[in-house]
Amino acid sequence: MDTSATEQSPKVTLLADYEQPAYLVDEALLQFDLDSAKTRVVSTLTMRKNPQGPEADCILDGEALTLVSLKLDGKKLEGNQFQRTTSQLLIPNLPDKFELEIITEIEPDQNTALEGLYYSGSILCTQCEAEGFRRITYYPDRPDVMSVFTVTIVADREKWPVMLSNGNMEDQGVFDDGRHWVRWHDPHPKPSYLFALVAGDLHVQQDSFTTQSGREVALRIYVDPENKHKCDHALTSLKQAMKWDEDTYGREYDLDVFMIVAVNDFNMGAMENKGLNIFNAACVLATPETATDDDFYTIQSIVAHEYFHNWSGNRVTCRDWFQLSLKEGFTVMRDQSFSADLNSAAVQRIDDVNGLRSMQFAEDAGPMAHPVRPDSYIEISNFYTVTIYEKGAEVVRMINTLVGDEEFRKGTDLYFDRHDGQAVTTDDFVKAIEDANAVDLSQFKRWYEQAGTPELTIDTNYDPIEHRFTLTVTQACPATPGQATKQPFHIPLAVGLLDKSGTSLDMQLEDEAEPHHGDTRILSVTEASQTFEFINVSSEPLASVLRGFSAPVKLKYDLSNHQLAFLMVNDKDSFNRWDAGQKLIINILLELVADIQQNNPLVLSSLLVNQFERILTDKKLDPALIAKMLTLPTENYLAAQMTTPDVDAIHQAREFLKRNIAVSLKGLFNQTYEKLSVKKAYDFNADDMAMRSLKNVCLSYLVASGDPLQLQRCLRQMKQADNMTELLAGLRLMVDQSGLERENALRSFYEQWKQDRQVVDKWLAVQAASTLPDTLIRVKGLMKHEAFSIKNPNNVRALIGMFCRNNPVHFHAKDGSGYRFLAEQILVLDKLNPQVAARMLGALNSWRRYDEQRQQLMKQALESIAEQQDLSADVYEIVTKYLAAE
Ligand code: B3K
Ligand code: ZN
Repeated sequence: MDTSATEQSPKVTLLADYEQPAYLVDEALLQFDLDSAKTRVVSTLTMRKNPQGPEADCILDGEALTLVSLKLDGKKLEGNQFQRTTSQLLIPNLPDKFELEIITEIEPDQNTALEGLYYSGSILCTQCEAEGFRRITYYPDRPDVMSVFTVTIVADREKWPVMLSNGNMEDQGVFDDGRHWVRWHDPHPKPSYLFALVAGDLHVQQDSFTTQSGREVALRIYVDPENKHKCDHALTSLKQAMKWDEDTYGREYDLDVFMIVAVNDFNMGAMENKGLNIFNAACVLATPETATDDDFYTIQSIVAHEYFHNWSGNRVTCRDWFQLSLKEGFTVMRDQSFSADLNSAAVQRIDDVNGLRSMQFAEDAGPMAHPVRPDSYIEISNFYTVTIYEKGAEVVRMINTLVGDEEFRKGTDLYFDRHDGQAVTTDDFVKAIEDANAVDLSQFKRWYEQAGTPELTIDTNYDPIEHRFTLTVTQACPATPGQATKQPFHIPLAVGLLDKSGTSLDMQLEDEAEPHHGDTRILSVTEASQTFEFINVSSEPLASVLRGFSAPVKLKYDLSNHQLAFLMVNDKDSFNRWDAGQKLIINILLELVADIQQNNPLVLSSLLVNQFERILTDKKLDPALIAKMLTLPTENYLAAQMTTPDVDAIHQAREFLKRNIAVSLKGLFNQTYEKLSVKKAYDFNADDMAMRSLKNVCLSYLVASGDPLQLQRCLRQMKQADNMTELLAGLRLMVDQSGLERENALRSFYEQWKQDRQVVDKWLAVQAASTLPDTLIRVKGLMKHEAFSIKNPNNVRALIGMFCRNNPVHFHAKDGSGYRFLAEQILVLDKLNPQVAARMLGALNSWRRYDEQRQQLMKQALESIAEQQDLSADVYEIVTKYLAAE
């Protein structure tokens, strides 16, 4: 019976409905016959009834498959012996143990969704997480079914000389007809989402790594031959990650070979398939000439992230997709601490928190807010979010903070030992930490269950007679969809007390015999309102709270601009120094916004200029930190601080402040820029990166000063640069200046780099972010340029994504043109690639926060999408949640 024609409305999956699988797969033998248009897949599954599972029929998932034949224990099954829908194959009346042979055909060249098996240029590759494997063959495509895979690939030898899959290569051979074959075996049981296959004419860059127990592992990066000079940085990063995971978590690699393949068409950054990571080319390929410091940095962390998944994700995987943060939160936390160890820890923390506050806080305050462990979804692809990843990482980091470093390591050792080869839950993770250390994290687990960003209010009082300092912490968490009220969270609050000279004071709580020496201590906040009494405090202190951003919360702590300015230069905690500076700048900018709205004259804050001068001349401060401290918050972040964002006033206020700081401190910016302009070959290391970032910040102020000569300096930097960091910094500044020089700079940049996709994406992105008035027209023009294809996710993100997310003035244009543009593109994209389409919708996440007129326009854009027939589940889920009543 074939019911594939029946229409399905998007189904909601609930955590509460979880059931163990009815059948398990012990072994999966897959044979792929690759052909240009059609690929034949023969899957032989050794299956058995799950003794712990429910009494139910065997259901295999499958989408967009042509079923050629089905055999049970060698006998062909007729059409009346199974049932088929558009997404499942149901086989009733099965014995306890059996073998299924399923032959299907798929059409990778028709696959524009980039899920399952697809072409990226001439490379055939796969993406199976979360539910892509069902587009390759019928299978119980859920992470709690773990099987041992053996994969044979047969294909034309000329066209596909390289054929890869997971695990170790076992055997290979050639046929007389010009085809060849290879067999890969992965001894580690894995869920289908970690399956991978790659075939193409690829160059391989090799290296090796000797593990702590002395095993030699071959490292291979496969790339299009034209990119063979771009692999070194990724290989170095991989070796650093392998070593770090041994040293820090005691985790060793477990196969003879570790492979990375770079492809141009990829829906996200990279994928941790067992032994065969597949990467978006932009997240792996780099040379100093083509990649910026930020690219080098990101590549190092993504290579590490995917590598770390080998343990946190692959050896121990997720029971179901509600547990996604089990692997993603933990692995992000691991890659963040890797990057902190290898580079500047302070800068790493600032960047992580900046990202969290600007993206995750917005998500947590919007219509898609969900807990780190969600309890329902329509389309799981929509839940690869900043909440699952970045907030999930903060949650694991807080566990580490609460129990301590050694204790945390004991806990992760127990977790990996106890659950090796299993598919488990976030509860299992927490339980392992608890059991290893005899701690109680039951209240802490609310961080996994409750959505929304808690708000902490801090009140302090000093009694000069009793020498007592009182710190009262009150917590509240706003309602989120489906969660009207919240229970108090268990929050680690890192605090320090400073006296008037900026010296740290000892901290002794009322019931303690001894004072706590040292700059910072962790208070454990568990109540809705809680008071901490510090005794023997000799003089009135200023409390520096939430040091290192010890919890993902919003802080309401009324400090005057002078107190912020004091912390900005005196705090012992680098993160809080930066944060105090940002809060001071935000206060000043919001006052300027109010002045603009009331037509008051704008005045520059001399307090801020003085502090900037002190920072810029502080010889002891890391230049990377100076650069961060002198960087003004983004317009988007400022918008998030206002009840009703005023995009134009924010832009104007920020420009005013920047220009006036630049004019006041021009000499100093000039001097610092010149001092940092030492000719030196590019090297990727924390010190050199710090110098380049400060140099570029100085240049951006110099250009902002409005002095036309500074544009010449910008052009000179572009001309002299031997690396993309300095070249792109120059180009970014040029694109906001109308005139011939701008057009020439853009033209010659493109001419020089048009063969290089990674660089061309930067060229698209800088133009999309331009503040010049005709930017949308230009973006539309660029969509017709030879450099752009709507089928390529990197192009889409660089041009459309950049315009909609990082060009607030034009995206939020009062006439609604930005919103209409986005809606049109989403409808086109949804037919091609639903995941990318759904991602683009994120630009409208905060639509209800804007003024009445803009809200109406954004609503119209959302409705124009919602009213389309045949929307993908991806876009359907987001658009309906955005439009749902508040
Ligand atoms: N696990 C993948 C993400 C898969 C996304 C699927 N829509 C990459 C990562 O987080 O490492
Ligand atoms: Zn990941």
